[in-house]
Amino acid sequence: MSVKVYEGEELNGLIEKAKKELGDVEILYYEVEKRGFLPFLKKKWYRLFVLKKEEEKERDREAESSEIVKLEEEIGEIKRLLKELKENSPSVASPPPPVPVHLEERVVCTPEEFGEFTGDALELLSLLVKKGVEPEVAKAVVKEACGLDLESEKLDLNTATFREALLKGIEKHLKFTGEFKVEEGQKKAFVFLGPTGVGKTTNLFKIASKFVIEQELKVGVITTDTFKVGGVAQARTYASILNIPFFVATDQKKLKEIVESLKELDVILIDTVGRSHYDYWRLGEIKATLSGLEVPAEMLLLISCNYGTNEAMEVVNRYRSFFPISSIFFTKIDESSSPGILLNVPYTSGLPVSYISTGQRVPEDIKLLTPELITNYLLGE
Ligand SMILES: Nc1nc2c(ncn2[C@@H]2O[C@H](COP(=O)(O)OP(=O)(O)OP(=O)(O)O)[C@@H](O)[C@H]2O)c(=O)[nH]1
Ligand SMILES: [Mg+2]
Repeated sequence: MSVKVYEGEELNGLIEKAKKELGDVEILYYEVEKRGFLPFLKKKWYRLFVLKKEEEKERDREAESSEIVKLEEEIGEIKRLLKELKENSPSVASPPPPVPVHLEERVVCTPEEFGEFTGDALELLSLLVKKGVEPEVAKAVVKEACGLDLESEKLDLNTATFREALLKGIEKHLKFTGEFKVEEGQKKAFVFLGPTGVGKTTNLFKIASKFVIEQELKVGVITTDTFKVGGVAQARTYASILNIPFFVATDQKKLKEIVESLKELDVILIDTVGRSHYDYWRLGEIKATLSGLEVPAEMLLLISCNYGTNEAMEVVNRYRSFFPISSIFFTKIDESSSPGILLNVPYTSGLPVSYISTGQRVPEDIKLLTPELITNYLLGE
C-alpha cells in the first residue's frame, strides 16, 4: 500500500493522469503553491496525493485481520484463565437459592418466651404478637383462659374459641369507662389533652354531639388553644355546626370566669393546645390554665394508634406527671395496622380506656371501647 504523488500546473490534468495510470483512485488531498520570480508572473503549482482503491480495500482488510487476531488472542487468554480457575478451586456444590422470607412469618413464638404454653394457646399468642401485642401482655391476657394440659404439662386454652379466650383476658386485665355520663344537676367538665395533632379538637366535638343527641344535655365548649394558627376558628366552626355555645379562655382567671358564667350548662368540654410530651414548660402552662377549673373534671388523654407502644407509654407517663388522667381515648385506629397498642397501653399503665376514633368524620367516626371491640380489632374482624 503506497501513496502516489502527482505534480503539475493543472489539478484536473493531474487527476486524469492518476486515473489513467492507476485505475480507480482515492484522492487523499492536494497542496498548491505559487512558483516564479516575478510576482505578477507567478503560477500555481499543484501536488496531488492519491491512493489506488484496491490498496484502500487492502488497507481495510489488513486492519480487520489485525482486529481478528487481537480478539482471538483475548479469547485464548480467557480460556486459559478459566481452565486455571477450575483446576485450582475446591469442588463445592453451588449454594441453594435464597429462601423467600415472608414478613408475617418472622414473628414466631420462641420456646424461651412462651415455653409454658402449648396448642391453641401458643397459636393465639403468636397471633397477638403479630398484631403488635407485647409478649408479656399477651401472656398475661391469654393465661386467663388457660388450663394445664396433662399430657404436655403446659398451659392450653380452655375456651372453645380465640374470641372467648381474649374476652376473658381483656375483661380481667383492662378497665373500661363505658359511655361518658353526667348525672342530673351535676355539672361536669371533660378536658381533652394530648400531643399535637392526635385529634383532640375533632373528637371533642364528636363527644359533644353524643351528649347533645343521645343524652339531651346542655353542652358548652371552651378552648384554651390560642396558640395554633386557625385553632380557634376550627373549633368555632364545629361549635356553630352543632349549635353549641363556644368560648375562648386565654388563662386561668378567664377560664374560671367563663365556667362560673355557664351556670345553666350540664357539660363543659375543654379543648387544650397540643404540646409535645417532652415540653415540660408548655405542659406546665396548660396545667396552670386548667387550675382555674372549679368543677369536677375528667382528664382524657388522647393517644394515636399510630404510635409505637414505647412512644405511647412515654406520652402517658409524661402527661400523667402533670394531670390526673382519668382515661385513655384512642384515635386514628383507621390509620394503624397494629391494634396491639389497645392492649399494651391500658395493661401497662393501668388506666381505663374510653373511646376510639375511627376516622375524620364529625360526629360519626367514634366508637365506645369495649372488650368486644378490642377483641374484634385484635382478631381482625
Ligand atoms: N384518619 C383519622 N384522622 C383523624 C382522626 N381523628 C382526627 N383525625 C384528623 O387528624 C387531624 C388533626 O385533628 P385535630 O382534631 O385538629 O387534632 P388536635 O389534637 O386538636 O391538633 P392540635 O390542636 O394541633 O394539637 C385532622 O385532620 C383530623 O381530621 C381519626 O380517628 N382518624
Ligand atoms: Mg386542636
